Amino acid sequence: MTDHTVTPADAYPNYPAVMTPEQLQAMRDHARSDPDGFWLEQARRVHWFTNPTQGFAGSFENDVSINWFADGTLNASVCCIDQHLTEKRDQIALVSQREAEGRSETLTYNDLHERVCRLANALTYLGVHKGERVAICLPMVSEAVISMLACARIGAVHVVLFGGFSADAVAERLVDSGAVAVITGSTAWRGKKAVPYKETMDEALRKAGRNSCVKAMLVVRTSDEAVPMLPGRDYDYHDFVDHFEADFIPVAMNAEDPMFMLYTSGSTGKPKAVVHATGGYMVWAAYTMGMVYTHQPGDVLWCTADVAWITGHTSVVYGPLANGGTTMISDSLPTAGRWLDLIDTYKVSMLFTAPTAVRAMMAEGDAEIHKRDLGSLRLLGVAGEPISPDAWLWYHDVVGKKRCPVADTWWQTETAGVVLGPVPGVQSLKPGSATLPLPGLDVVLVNTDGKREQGAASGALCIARSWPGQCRTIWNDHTRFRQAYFSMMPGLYFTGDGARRDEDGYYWITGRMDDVINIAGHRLGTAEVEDVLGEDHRIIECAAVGVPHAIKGQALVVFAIASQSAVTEVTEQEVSRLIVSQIGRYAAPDAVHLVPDLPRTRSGKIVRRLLRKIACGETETLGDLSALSDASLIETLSASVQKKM
Ligand code: 6R9
Repeated sequence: MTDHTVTPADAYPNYPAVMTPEQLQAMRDHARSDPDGFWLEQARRVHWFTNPTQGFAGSFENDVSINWFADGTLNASVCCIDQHLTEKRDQIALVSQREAEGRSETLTYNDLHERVCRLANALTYLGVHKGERVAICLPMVSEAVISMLACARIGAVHVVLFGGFSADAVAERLVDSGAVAVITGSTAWRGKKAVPYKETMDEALRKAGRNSCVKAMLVVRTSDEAVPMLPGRDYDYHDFVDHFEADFIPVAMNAEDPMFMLYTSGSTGKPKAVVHATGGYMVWAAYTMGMVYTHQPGDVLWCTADVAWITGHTSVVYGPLANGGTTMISDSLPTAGRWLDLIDTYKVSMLFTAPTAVRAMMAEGDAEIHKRDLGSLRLLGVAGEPISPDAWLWYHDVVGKKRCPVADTWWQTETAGVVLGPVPGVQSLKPGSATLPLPGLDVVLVNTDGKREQGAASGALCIARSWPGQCRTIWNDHTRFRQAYFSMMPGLYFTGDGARRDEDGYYWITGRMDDVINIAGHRLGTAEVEDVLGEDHRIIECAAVGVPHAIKGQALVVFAIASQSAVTEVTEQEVSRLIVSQIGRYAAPDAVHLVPDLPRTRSGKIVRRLLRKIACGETETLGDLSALSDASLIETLSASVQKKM
């Protein structure tokens, strides 16, 4: 497939035309000539208590400070609920499909208002104040969405944690964030797998001990089994919350007050929480999701992301609700048959998912798809990892029956919303390309000399000017924020990704340039894995690498050297278990190789490039090995890998 495959915007005659190509160009021009004016105009997409008159203030230089709409005040739950109550009181805001319980729940905007207010009152009663952190660790149930909005209503900063984290990973994040309350669930089912939310949380709190500030835990029961509760700390969510009043006056937040933080992986081992500010984030969620989804009356959006990822925040909760849409959540697994049934049952018009789910459905073949109507679909989307032109075309031709544009959107936890992505029906598409920057984003490619490239070129993907949804800092570590994003290319925000720009200005992401890998859309720092093993005294040294995987995109492979005294004791299964117990199930390696040594340069640096090749069995193309301190090692490592292939 070449860059020249183009799906023109007018290939979708029934697609709602939200603007003309000329109007889109006018937006780009306006954003370029008067950025503050442009963003202040976009800020009107959400309701403010005090309208902002200031756009951006700050700089990417020196200490790096980012400040948007400084004199505005608002409340994010008002932007998502109250703003729509007059016109959309009885419209469905949230559909929650619970595969595990065989039922679904629908909440109108009015219901959502009531439920959020009750929880806001309950949290206030429990002593949670503005600015304090609340950890949310829940499966895909209505209460996950309600909890985020209730935190926003009282001005608390939510920290949503992934259910796949191990107790150690949860404990570390509870302590780092200083969370004062936790909202979690009983055991939930994901397919045939039990996810023990409460048990993990209890263990995490035990591990955190006195370092935790958690005073209260609300537990949503998602199954009938008995849940051990600690009196004075644990409360059954519904028994407790449902008695509170269904109204709560929202707390006025300054635009720059933190709204939420989210842990993500970087190139060092320690987890980092990026912090997002209320005003900029809400404007950005409304703008990016408004541009890409182009919500229409009657639309049902199903974004399959877990709420614990940024996609879950922006594409499931804040973006659709700020635009007054209907958002659907589900705990079903991505099998073609089941997902397609849900699309027909709930008349889903916009499906957003990760390329890994597209590949999984594709691997099942087309038969299930041809049995379904899927006539409700009008837009398909992906985010999270590269999608190959083949998978893109399959999604477009088979699932979308060539009627629905595919929006490949590139973004990050740090960018909070779409940076590269199409305005569907207005822009032409190229399979495998995340297309163009949305208006207002100054995306640049920087070459190895640190110079900005013009025209068709490849380089490090950077953003030259701040955007409202940019994360403001790393929690408790502004120095790390500066170093992680602004030191590689001084004066620019460096995304960590590489990209190519073609002659039409379309971007093609080439992958991470740092040691972050992407397993089925989950970001994982190889240093996180290496740190975990480094703490076990029986392992002298190790290296974790990402290798291509047909469904997951990338898979983790670990090479480890056991100490002489432990060489007969440490097993590959144990190394794998250690990683899962410290980080989580999603980090389970596909292969562990216990090896006598690792390939190094003469100065002692581990040559990961070689390990990646060896792990894939590509020993024919190892290249020049003359810089290695011990080239004979390669054969030993290759033999170990071959044995398991
Ligand atoms: C939204 C999200 C961010 C990293 C990012 C990049 C990769 C995201 C992509 C993509 C190719 C796309 N990524 N979208 N790569 N094409 N459309 O995924 O956030 O979890 O922070 O991951 O994911 O490498 O830097 P996050």
